Amino acid sequence: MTQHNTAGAPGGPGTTGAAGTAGTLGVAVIGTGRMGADHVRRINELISGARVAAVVDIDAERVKALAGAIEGCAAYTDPAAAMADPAVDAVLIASPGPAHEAALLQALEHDLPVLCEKPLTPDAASALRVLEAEQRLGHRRISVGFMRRYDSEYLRLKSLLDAGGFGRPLMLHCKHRNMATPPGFTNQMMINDSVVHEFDTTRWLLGQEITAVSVLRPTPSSHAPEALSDPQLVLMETSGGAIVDVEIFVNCTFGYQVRCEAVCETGSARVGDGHAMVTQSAGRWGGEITPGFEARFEEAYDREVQRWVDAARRGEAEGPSAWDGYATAAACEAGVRAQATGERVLVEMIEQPAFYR
Ligand code: ISE
Repeated sequence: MTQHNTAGAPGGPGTTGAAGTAGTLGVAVIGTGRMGADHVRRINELISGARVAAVVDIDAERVKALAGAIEGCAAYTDPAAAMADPAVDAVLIASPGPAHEAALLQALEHDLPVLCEKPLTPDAASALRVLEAEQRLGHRRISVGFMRRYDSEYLRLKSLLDAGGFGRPLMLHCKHRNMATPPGFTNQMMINDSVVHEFDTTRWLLGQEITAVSVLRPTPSSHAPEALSDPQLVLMETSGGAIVDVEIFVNCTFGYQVRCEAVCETGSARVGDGHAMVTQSAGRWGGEITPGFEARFEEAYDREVQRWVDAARRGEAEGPSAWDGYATAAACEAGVRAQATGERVLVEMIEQPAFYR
C-alpha cells in the first residue's frame, strides 16, 4: 500500500535528494510501534533540519493515520518502496529486531544514512552480513541507537573514567529495571532487547570487549509472566580483566531504573539514581521514579537523533557503528546461550576490520 500526500510538503522543492547538502533531510521511519511513534513525534516536533517524509509499518491503518497527521508524509507498508521514494533521504529503523537485517541491506543498496534502533540484528551472523555490506559500499552509513551514549549522566561517567583520576575501573555494578513487560516478551529478549544496552555501555565506558558471559537465575518474582525467569543476574568478563554484573528485572512493578556504578582503584562513581528533585514533606523525603525509557532517556534520544540528522546532512555517520552493533550481537548470543545452559559462555567475534577502527 502506498498513500502519498504531496500537498505542501515542507521539504517540497527545497528538499535535496541526498544527505550531505544543506536541505531538509526527509526521513522514513520504519516501524511505528512504541519507539518508532516516539521518533516520529520527535522528528516532527523537535528536530531541526529534518522532517518525516514517510512512515512504514505492516499495519496499513496505523501508518495511514500517522501520515495523515503530518504534512507531506507518505504511508507505506513496504520498507523498500519507502526507500525508493525520492523524498526519502535517510532511514530510521524502529521495527522489531528480526526485521532489521533486510531493511539495513536495502538502505545500504540505496546508499541512505540509517539510524537503526538496537539491536542491530538479533544474532552475530546477520550482523556480520550487514558489516560486510557496509564495507562493500565503502563508507559508513549505519548508526546504531544506543541512546545511553547520549545521556548526560553516562557522558559524565565516561569522561571521569577516561580522565583516569580514580585509577583503573575494576568492576561495574549495573541495575536495569522495567515496570512490566509487554505480552510475548521472552527470556531471550531480556538479553537481546534489554541487557544489550549494558553490553554496549560496558564496551563504550571501558573501551574493552566482552569476552565471556554467565547468567544466574533466582526463583522468579511472583509478578513475572509465566514464561519469564525474572529477575536474572548477568555477569560479564572483559578483555581488560574487569567484571560487570547486571541485575535485569523487567517486571519490577515500581518504575524504570537504569543505574551503573563504576568501582575503580581509588574511587567509585554512580549514575542513574534519579535524584533530579528530592521532596521533603510530612516527615518524609522522596522523589519520583520515571515510568519508562522514553521519559528516563528523553534528552538522550533527542540528542541522538539531532546528532544523527546533523551528521547525515553533512554526508557523515555519527555515534555507535555497525561494528558496535555486531560486537553487542556477539555478546548477546553468548548471553542467550549462558542463560539457556547455565554455563559460562565465551564470546566469539571476528577481529575488528580496519574500516571500523
Ligand atoms: C527496550 O526495548 C529498551 O530499549 C529499553 O531501554 C529497555 O530498558 C527495555 O528493557 C527494552 O525492552
